[in-house]
Amino acid sequence: KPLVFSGVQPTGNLHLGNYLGAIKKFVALQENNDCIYCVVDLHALTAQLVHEDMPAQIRSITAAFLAAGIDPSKHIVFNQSAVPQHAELAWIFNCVARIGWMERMTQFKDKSGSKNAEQVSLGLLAYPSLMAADILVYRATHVPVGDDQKQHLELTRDIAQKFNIDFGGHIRKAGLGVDVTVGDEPVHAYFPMVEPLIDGPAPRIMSLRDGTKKMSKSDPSDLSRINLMDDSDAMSKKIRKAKTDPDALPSEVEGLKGRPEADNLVGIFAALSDKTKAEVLREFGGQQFSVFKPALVELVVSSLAPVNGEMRRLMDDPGYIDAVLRDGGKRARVRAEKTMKEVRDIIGFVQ
Ligand code: AQP
Repeated sequence: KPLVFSGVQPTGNLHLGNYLGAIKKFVALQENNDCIYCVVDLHALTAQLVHEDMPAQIRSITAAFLAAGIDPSKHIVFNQSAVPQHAELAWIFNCVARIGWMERMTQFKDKSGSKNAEQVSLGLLAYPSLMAADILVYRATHVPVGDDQKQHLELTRDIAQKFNIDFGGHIRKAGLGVDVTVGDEPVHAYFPMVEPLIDGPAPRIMSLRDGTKKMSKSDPSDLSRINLMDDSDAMSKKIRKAKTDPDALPSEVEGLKGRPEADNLVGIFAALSDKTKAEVLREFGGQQFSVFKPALVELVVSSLAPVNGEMRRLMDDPGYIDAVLRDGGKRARVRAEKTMKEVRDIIGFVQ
């Protein structure tokens, strides 16, 4: 079975973007894949070092995974810091990757933005290297993420490729890896080339206040996002207040061009109802937002209310959540250590 890995940071409330870009896909992929889903707590330190509510945040992301329908007995659910092999491989990747590769990442540019180098953690720059380690320490091949993570996954491929080329002779000598061709060059590869799973009608959910900005936990306006923990009144209010233009919905997808807010709301409707945007427009084309928005409210509330309710129930039982994480951590460590033993051999560390 293909091996799927993905993670979510325990930094603030989960929103509809996290749900559609990541968690809903995680659930669907369980059927035909071997899945490892991680609460990436080490990543949470990159933008802000001290979190007063770190344990609650870790438990709440875990509760969201379980509430959405991830089965921790068939797959692995754990928190990153429980498997120190992630950080070990990340160090090696820090030495494989080049500083220039990291500095070109748009997430780094956005998050370091106006700050000077004295105010930005080295971890924020090295974030994609840890992300590559998260995935490759299991030699996972498929990674469901939102469109905002596409660039980081390209970097993961670059890191894997450079490791495979730099250590090609060592990989062969250790009796590991497989022969592949990269471009025209034959390479003896240890790490696979990961495939991002970004498809779907709404790979990047945009802010409800500005259709050109992604929906984000760190947007100061709570009206910009639907939180998984919002009650139905709050969800309804935010959708009713969502920015739109004055025109009716078009009947063809092409008509959404240049209308980012309309495009976003139609995309959300399509993703939540497992339809294409064309199918949604077949139903609502020619209608005003005064008709479409109430239908969207009903869909959002009926899709998220069960997850929301189950999350609240699970959050009342932290003992159960911690047991799931401990068990997942144990199983993840066994797999990660198998890779790290081989990686140490490839590099030539005496063990
Ligand atoms: N707007 C989005 N649309 C689609 N997918 C999204 N994801 C995040 N925002 C959107 C996906 O959610 C997964 C988990 O994200 P994360 O917790 O690792 O952190 P993030 O991407 O930094 O989340 P935010 O909300 O955008 O936080 P800030 O405000 O800190 O930047 C990932 O698969 C991501 O693609």
